[in-house]
Amino acid sequence: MSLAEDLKRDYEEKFKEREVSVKIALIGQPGAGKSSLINKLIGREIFEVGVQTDTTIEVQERKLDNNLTIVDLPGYGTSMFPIEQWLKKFQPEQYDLYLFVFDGKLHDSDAVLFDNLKRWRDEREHPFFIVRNKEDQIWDDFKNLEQLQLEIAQDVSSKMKSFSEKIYFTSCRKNTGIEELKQDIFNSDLPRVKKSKLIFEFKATSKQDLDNKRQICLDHLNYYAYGGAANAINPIPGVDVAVDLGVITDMFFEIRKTFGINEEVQTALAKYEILTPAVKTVFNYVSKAGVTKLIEKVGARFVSKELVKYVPIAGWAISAISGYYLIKKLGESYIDDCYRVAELYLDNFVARK
Ligand SMILES: Nc1nc2c(ncn2[C@@H]2O[C@H](COP(=O)(O)OP(=O)(O)O)[C@@H](O)[C@H]2O)c(=O)[nH]1
Ligand SMILES: [Mg+2]
Repeated sequence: MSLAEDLKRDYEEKFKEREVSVKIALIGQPGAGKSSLINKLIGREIFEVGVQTDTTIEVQERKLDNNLTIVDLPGYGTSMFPIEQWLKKFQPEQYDLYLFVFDGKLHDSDAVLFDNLKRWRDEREHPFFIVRNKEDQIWDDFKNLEQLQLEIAQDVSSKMKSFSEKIYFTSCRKNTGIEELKQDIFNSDLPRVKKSKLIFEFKATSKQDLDNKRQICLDHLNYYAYGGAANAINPIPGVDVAVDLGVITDMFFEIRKTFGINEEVQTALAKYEILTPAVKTVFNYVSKAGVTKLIEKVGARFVSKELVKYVPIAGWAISAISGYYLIKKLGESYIDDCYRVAELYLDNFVARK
């Protein structure tokens, strides 16, 4: 197969991947901290906290960018929704990943849910996470935290009819246990494409997160390079290259978004502009005009006729081949710059919080 066909196939594959949706289901009694927890994981307000959901009888959905949907399911084990009815009505087996959040004693209906969670995991490879939230409130005059946690674990085990399930103890108030939960979600059996959508959306709180984000950006470069070159409508004066500038600004936008670089970050980092050139670069190239300037500046360096001679792509005009490599190079260097900016923000504004 020719290089052009390989590139096209990869482009089409990525195109399809972008359409894939992933749905996270929040399950648990009202007040357990489902909204608080998902807000912490994603790093911004997805659901309002402290909203009485006792009366909620419908699912609440938030569709985020990148086809990630968070679904808040009504509680079960009520007169309105006995567990069996709840299972029938909401068909939770459809969701890709479950966060079961509780903050007190478990009930018999939880045992029925656990049976189903295990089944969906075994049969459908939909992972679940058992989260005991409000760890900051686990307290007893005569027992230490370890003993109390053990008792909670035993309660879960007896409902699960197994001793092997891990329980995540979190406190949204004290910000504990959330990082570990997040990393385990990233390491779960969720398919790669679906996982990458979570990595995209969840706010980076560690270098590991930034590395993961870098990887998903790199994975998508060919999508943009191919799309922008095959659709080469903007010849750049002075450089033998034609690209679709809109594709490049979209690519830059998506890279910034993946790294969580927004106006808030820009304001916070304003004073670092002189020290770290990446800060300036990242925010300079947000418009088509900015990108044109960038290409004029670096285009000749990236795209030499020599390169084109050695890697010919059959059926492509020279300017399109040049465009392909140019977009790829621009993407790589923009990813590096965004990584640096996100790292700077992480070290100075996130890690210290
Ligand atoms: N002490 C404590 N309170 C929490 C914690 N997480 C949430 N809350 C509080 O519990 C209440 C219900 O939280 P919310 O996230 O709305 O629960 P939901 O109904 O399950 O979505 C709110 O007042 C939160 O501030 C926690 O880890 N510790
Ligand atoms: Mg809620």
